[in-house]
Amino acid sequence: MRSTILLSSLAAALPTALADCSHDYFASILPDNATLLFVDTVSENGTFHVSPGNIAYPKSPTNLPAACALQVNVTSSPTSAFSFGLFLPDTKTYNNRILGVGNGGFAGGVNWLDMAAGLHYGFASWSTDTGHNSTSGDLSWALDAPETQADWGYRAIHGSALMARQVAEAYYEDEAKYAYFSGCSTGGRQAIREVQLHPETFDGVLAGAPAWWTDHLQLWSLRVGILNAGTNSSSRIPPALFEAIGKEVLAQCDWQDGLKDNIISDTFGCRFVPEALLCSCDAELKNQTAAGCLTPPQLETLKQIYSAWHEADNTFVFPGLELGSEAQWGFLIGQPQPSTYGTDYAADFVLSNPDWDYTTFNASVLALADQTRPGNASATDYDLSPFHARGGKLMHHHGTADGLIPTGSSVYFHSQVQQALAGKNVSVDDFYRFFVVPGMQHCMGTPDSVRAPWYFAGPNQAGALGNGSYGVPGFRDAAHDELLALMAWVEEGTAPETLVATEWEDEATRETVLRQRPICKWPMQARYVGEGSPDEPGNWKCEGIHGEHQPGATYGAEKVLA
Ligand SMILES: *[C@@H]1O[C@H](CO)[C@@H](O)[C@H](O)[C@H]1NC(C)=O
Ligand SMILES: *[C@@H]1O[C@H](CO)[C@@H](O)[C@H](O)[C@H]1NC(C)=O
Ligand SMILES: *[C@@H]1O[C@H](CO)[C@@H](O)[C@H](O)[C@H]1NC(C)=O
Ligand SMILES: *[C@@H]1O[C@H](CO)[C@@H](O)[C@H](O)[C@H]1NC(C)=O
Ligand SMILES: *[C@@H]1O[C@H](CO)[C@@H](O)[C@H](O)[C@H]1NC(C)=O
Ligand SMILES: *[C@@H]1O[C@H](CO)[C@@H](O)[C@H](O)[C@H]1NC(C)=O
Ligand SMILES: *[C@@H]1O[C@H](CO)[C@@H](O)[C@H](O)[C@H]1NC(C)=O
Ligand SMILES: *[C@@H]1O[C@H](CO)[C@@H](O)[C@H](O)[C@H]1NC(C)=O
Ligand SMILES: *[C@@H]1O[C@H](CO)[C@@H](O)[C@H](O)[C@H]1NC(C)=O
Ligand SMILES: *[C@@H]1O[C@H](CO)[C@@H](O)[C@H](O)[C@H]1NC(C)=O
Ligand SMILES: [Ca+2]
Repeated sequence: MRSTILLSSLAAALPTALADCSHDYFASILPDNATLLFVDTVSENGTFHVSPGNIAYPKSPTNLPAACALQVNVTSSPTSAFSFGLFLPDTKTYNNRILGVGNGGFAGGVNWLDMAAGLHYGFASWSTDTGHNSTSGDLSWALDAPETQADWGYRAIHGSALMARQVAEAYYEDEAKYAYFSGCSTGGRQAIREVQLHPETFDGVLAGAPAWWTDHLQLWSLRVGILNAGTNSSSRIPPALFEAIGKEVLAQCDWQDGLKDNIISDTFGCRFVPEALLCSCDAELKNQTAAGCLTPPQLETLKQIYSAWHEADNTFVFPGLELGSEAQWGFLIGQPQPSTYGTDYAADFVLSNPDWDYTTFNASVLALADQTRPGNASATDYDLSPFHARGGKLMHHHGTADGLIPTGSSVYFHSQVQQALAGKNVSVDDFYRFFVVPGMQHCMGTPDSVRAPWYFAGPNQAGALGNGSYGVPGFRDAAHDELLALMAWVEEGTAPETLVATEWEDEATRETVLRQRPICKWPMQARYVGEGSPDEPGNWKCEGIHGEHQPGATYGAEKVLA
């Protein structure tokens, strides 16, 4: 007898289902709009071999707990489908909770590596391919494909979250106690978008460096790319000079937070004088790379890069890149052409014109994107009170050295939520906390010259460490591990005031801790207490308030699109 997971009293109907990791079992419980792609078992300490066809996430996770692995294909419209992968831990290690993990950029593939980190905690862990097959920077799938755009925008996350939970509950014959989601970048957007559209789905979400304002973010990346494009323009800053710019920013901003330690604890409060970078004599101009200096037209470009984008009527469009993010500028502004994140977003999502010439970019493209909202992806519904009402918790973080998504965009989102909830008798602090991470790059990592503590088991982070690591090795507690902190908030009501971030001497072996430091709940910043080692978290307090040059800062006159 065929039964589906949508029938009630399913557990009773399938008494032999427990830990039945077989094709027949899963095929028998899926609803009509879903088909099973494969089932596999992973033995203890084993490897899950990712199919080479998964070009977005080809890396196979190793050192896994025993689990059942499967992938399900779901029809989402007459012309579209998405799939999701699911790791179901052994019944002995299952923690009765579900964890979804997010994607990056425009990647279309199941993110088995990040699912693996969740599996280690005992979660039934899932990830969706978001409805297409591509690497992160390939956006061609979106051309004239509104249904596939909608899968990417919100539908695949929602459908996968519901169906993965139903499959897990059937498999274990037990209701899951809690459902979580952890994502960074596009994954951070996925977290927030689901909270906005379907507040019931998740009890708690982690949103790292969210790419939440899709239309504005992608067109900003086009704009900033154009600012520094070409190979022969006198205003172009060659990538070889980014390091010198970063050094000057560090020299000026590091000590302004009260401690010279190579880490800018308050980039928003730094008074930066870019003119210090001007070449001072002919000899310097003859070899700018050696001198590490800029010409006046290059200085104007630099000011634009750090400045917020406003449009002609002075409406705010998007913040600029943050001081201290220079080491990660190569991707967006180091190439002769803007990245495909900008050019192909405009061409494939907004204009439906693959032959569009990006040098003709003007404000009408932004206006059209605002009007059509491709894929309904932009997470601009700032009233999160329904999520608050259902008891949901949101932890949001963003690194200040992020060279892909401006930190200021997260500050802006937080302030928009505060404004939307004003007068609604909802305290934002009760359910939504935002953490700025000094010196962390996009989702993870820190420049070699900075070595800021950045690791707290946030979304994507364990996968980056590799070797089957998960959580914070040596510090498996809610004070150091963001996912455990979220669980403590959701399940025990212990709200996270700070999170201790860790940096090891050698990230590959993680044997010796280099430094740990608290990261503080916005708008607080960590301040060194003045004695003891600055590498010990106990010698820091969350007591300063971040400065506020962002968003909306303007260095010099702004260029406005025609
Ligand atoms: C898996 O690895 C752990 C830690 O190295 C070890 O204790 C355990 O015996 C291993 N299990 C199997 C089945 O090899
Ligand atoms: C994704 O597309 C590539 C070609 O770009 C192909 O080699 C691969 O098999 C496809 N993967 C899936 C899962 O369809
Ligand atoms: C998933 O289902 C759709 C139909 O909704 C089908 O076109 C597609 O080929 C299926 N994908 C795979 C990998 O079987
Ligand atoms: C799949 O079908 C089930 C049962 O009809 C429905 O609840 C679910 O929303 C469908 N999923 C998608 C993505 O359409
Ligand atoms: C680059 O610009 C200079 C001065 O503006 C000009 O003389 C030269 O021909 C240009 N080179 C190319 C390849 O366009
Ligand atoms: C400029 O200086 C750099 C770094 O010192 C050196 O590698 C390069 O060869 C110099 N270029 C010229 C044209 O002298
Ligand atoms: C602005 O861009 C749009 C879309 O590419 C184009 O149709 C329009 O002609 C442009 N307007 C101007 C004034 O260049
Ligand atoms: C897009 O999202 C909004 C909420 O932001 C919702 O009201 C609307 O129905 C959605 N549109 C589609 C086509 O899903
Ligand atoms: C405001 O919320 C509190 C609980 O958070 C509740 O006790 C109080 O009745 C609410 N006031 C109004 C006017 O709704
Ligand atoms: C895995 O561990 C080995 C030995 O400790 C180390 O050399 C290697 O760099 C690690 N790999 C990653 C990706 O961390
Ligand atoms: Ca400092």
